[in-house]
Amino acid sequence: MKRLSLQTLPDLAPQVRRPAYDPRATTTGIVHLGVGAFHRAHQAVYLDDLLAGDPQWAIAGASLRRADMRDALAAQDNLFTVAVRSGEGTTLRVVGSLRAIHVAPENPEALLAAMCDPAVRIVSLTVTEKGYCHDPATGDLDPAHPDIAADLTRPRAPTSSPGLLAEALRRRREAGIVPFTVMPCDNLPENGPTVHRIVSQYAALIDGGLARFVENDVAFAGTMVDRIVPATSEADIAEVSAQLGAEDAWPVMTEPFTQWVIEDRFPTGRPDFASVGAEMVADVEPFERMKLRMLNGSHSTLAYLGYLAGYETVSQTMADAHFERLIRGLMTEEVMPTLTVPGADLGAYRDALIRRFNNPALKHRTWQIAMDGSQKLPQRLLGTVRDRLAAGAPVDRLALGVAAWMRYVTGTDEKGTAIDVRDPMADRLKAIGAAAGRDAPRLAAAYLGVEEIFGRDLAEHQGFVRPVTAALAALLDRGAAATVSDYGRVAA
Ligand code: CS2
Repeated sequence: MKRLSLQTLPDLAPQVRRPAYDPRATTTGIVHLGVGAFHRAHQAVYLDDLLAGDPQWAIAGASLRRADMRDALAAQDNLFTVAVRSGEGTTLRVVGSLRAIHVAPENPEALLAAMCDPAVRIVSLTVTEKGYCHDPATGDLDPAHPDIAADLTRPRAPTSSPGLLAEALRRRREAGIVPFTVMPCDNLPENGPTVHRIVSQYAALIDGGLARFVENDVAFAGTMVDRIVPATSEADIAEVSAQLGAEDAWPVMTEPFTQWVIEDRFPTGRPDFASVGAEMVADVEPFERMKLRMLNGSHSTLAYLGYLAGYETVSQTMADAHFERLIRGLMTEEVMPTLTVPGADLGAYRDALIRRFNNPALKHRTWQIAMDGSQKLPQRLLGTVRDRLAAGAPVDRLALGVAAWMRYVTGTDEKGTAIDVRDPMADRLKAIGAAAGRDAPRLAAAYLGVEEIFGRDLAEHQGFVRPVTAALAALLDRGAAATVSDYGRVAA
């Protein structure tokens, strides 16, 4: 079978949508750090629509760790397929907005040169929560993070995202080139101000003048991004290639839904994002909070409980009526009362999320969402917990989600089999579990003592400690399936 490429575009199966422009005739206006599946199924698609009318906003991507994405896409002119899956079938679209991929550890100079191109007005990021090298509970840079410590020894050749942003901004300033706008697209709370603070704090460790410049003269545009994009499997690659009529080494799989809310702060220029469906707002925070608490909070709860109950995917978990009832109750009773979002119909938003989680064509593994919980819990569940506690309101279902995370990170499932826990704190979390044993009050107290996740307040608040301990006891004694059916009954 022929490989997907600019040359073979005309030979693809007729129903496949292709770029409505010549990718060779575009120029780069955006550098994107972290060209993973999410970026390719989200931002790159919006830009693919945009390039048809305005060719100056193609993307130069960068991988901050591995070369595998560059290697896979280089042989296909950086074209790739976005496969949209639902109960009605799969539709394919080839995207042409990604024009290059740099691999930071191989050649940081080439990436920095791209970031310093005067035509580049935006540097966007999807580097996952842990890619910002910060303390998840406080949102401040972690100066002891190994990547930050390494960059501080050679700040002119950095590899971390704060290090790359600061060095590129320093070089632009030195050369008299206007700064780019930084546009973080990760699921962090207040991602604009948070990343602004992290990069300023990093710069302050190098040079006070640079720190003041980052603080005062560089714009950070916060965003809320939403599209469910499970990791691509070998079976997906074979299926997409067959349907495409050409071999694509790394397509991305996603759902029909997509949303992008962007804070309109681009003093040095931006494309007309609104013309391709993004929502431009003055303040993105209420939208971010809604999405993190409703979607991602439910997702993490489903991931830990679903995994422990033996379900492989989110849609399998949701097919269990007790789980669906729990998640509906979580959103309605415990999350929605904490939200005020201008113009949003929260009930309709919740119902749409439940439909999306039920999409049977999307094989979104509970194990994948369970990754990096130490970086995710604060913004997904714990902010909601704090607001509820302050209002004197119960947090039982939120506490069950947190207890399921604790049960999961002990590293052994309900059958006694090891869990492959992926988390920057995995070793420490496992050791905490081993030391505390299966006594629920001890185990809960030990995990609640991890200050980088829970801060200091939650470990001392009986309104939280009590329901977490009760939920953990139920999970240890009766298992996840039985526990969820009990909580589901309460919700009904
Ligand atoms: C998921 C998200 O993996 C995860 O933690 O909760 O990637 C989720 O699918 C996206 O945020 C949806 O927009």
